[in-house]
Amino acid sequence: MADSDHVPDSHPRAASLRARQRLVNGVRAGLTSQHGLIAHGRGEAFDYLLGERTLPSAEEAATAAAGALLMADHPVLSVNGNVAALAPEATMQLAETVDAVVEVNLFHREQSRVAAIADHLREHGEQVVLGTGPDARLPGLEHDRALVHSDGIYAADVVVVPLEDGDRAAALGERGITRIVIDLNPLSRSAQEAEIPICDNLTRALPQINDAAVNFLETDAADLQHVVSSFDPDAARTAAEQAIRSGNLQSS
Ligand code: PTJ
Repeated sequence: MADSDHVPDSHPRAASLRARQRLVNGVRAGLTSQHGLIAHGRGEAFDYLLGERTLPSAEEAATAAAGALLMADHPVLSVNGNVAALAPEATMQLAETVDAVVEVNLFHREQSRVAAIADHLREHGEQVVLGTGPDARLPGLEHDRALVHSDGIYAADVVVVPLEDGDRAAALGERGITRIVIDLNPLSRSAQEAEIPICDNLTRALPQINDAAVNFLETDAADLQHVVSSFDPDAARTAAEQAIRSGNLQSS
């Protein structure tokens, strides 16, 4: 970070400014797409309306996500340029806890960016990181998010997809994959598609899923199944939408 990029602790928006700086640094380091800055701005607006806090419904979603990941045969965490800049540690920590494969999957795909993200993630953890040599395609998609690894997303039964495109979320659903979507906008097509929508900032949601998974490590399969099947995705989406629309930030 350049000296001019320093954010003083006393600034009332210090956390938000630091997140922006991580993304700007991500662009400079060849991890994040310039389009990612715009996408982040959209997310910031929703987060502001949510009071920049995790709703109880998002906490329930993160708990259900932890259960689904622990029960999965082949869980995969999909990573793009924003996730790599904002939460590489949390991504690799979650992958380790639930024993998931990590796969770099980009909308604005450039081989150099995929490789930079994969290297960056490997600096933060030991789990397998795929993405540089996709050998399969998700049917029905004409853009590069279709490019996947046959031993990664293509073979997955549960996928975590932060900042996803709605049509790929649909394509994953057609393969019978359980989709855990992290998106601050409950109305986004991917949040609408998800079996487990987490309407929260990915910087809060990923550690929260991890904490829930750590708590579940000794829990038996029947109890995990109960946690997952009692989660109501429509109720979670509605709670987030109502919180945003009402502006009654502390009561929802
Ligand atoms: O790295 P690439 O090439 O794969 O590109 C990634 C971006 C993010 C550019 C691409 O996926 C994209 O264009 O995303 P969208 O369609 O703009 O969607 C962004 C969604 O993520 C919006 O619904 C935002 O509200 C939401 N969002 C943005 N930042 C966050 C977020 N949700 C959770 N946490 C965030 N930090």
